[in-house]
Amino acid sequence: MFKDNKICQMLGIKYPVFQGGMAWLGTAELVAAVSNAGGLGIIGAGHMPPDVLKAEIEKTKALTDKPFGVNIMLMSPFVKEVMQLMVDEKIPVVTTGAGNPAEYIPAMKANGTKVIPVVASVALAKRLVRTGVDAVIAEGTESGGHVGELTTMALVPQVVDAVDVPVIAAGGIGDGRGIAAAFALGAQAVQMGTRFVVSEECIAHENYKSLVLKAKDRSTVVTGRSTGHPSRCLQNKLTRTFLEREMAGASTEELDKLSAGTLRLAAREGDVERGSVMIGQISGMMNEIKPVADIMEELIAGIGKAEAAIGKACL
Ligand code: TUI
Repeated sequence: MFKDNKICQMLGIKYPVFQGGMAWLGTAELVAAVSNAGGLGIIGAGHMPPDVLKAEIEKTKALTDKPFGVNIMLMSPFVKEVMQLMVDEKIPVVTTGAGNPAEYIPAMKANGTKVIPVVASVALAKRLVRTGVDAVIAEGTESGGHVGELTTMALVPQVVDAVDVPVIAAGGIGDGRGIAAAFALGAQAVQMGTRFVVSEECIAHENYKSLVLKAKDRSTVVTGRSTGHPSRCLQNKLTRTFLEREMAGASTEELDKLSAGTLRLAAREGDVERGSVMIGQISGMMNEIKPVADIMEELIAGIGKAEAAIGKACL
């Protein structure tokens, strides 16, 4: 299986499954577990200063000898230093999110790093492919955290048609059916965040995981559309306050202040009322915490079941 898969070949991984690089959640424990299970674990650098990220990389290397990646959040105040760290550490795979990474690409390419940006539009995908990126992650608005406007269903095939590099589909994918659907749209791989948050290895606070397990299909909302930083999270006291202030025309400054530090508060301290519980729309389907190895096995088995369902529907 996946012998000829372009992403598996390019990155030397067994299964074409990336774990989304989630800030405060995608730490060495989860990353190593996903890579050891045959996927690509990705450290979520978020707002980490370079020395903290370096320690996380060392910890990951101690837990796995398989390939893993680092996700750089382009809104980080440390983005320049962290990009330099990627070069110094010769990180094999770097994904980027929440912006345009064009200026950093030449240095990483020259170093042999595979650069795989997240895109939320065809225009950015085309522009970045011209700068030499190795693949793109087309992420739909079903995702958790920072989101674009288009759905995965609409975005993925349009990006596939527009570029000549492999496409990884992300947003709203939570099981084998979702993976099969992504392949049907022309993607070569998938990236999943939500499914791996409710794993035993994810260090998210138990309150965070419990709330995700309780989520229904309509439990998430998008805050911050007016600030240019739209973010999908579970509805709670914070989102109610935020949306109320946003509707009342509060300034970007006030709103940014309201959300500062709230992801850490929910993910690490377990304050899931005042903190930001970033998670995707597929959280409504999550009902069990499992070890990553079991999740991966189930995902791969689920692709075959979905294929059979396609066959049956077409009889
Ligand atoms: O980046 C993400 N997900 C995120 S970022 C984030 S922010 C954060 N907050 C607190 C602590 C740490 C981190 C939370 N979740 N996903 C990738 C993604 N990128 N989704 C959408 C985009 C995107 C959107 C517009 C990428 C590029 C883009 O265009 C920018 C341009 O300049 O054209």
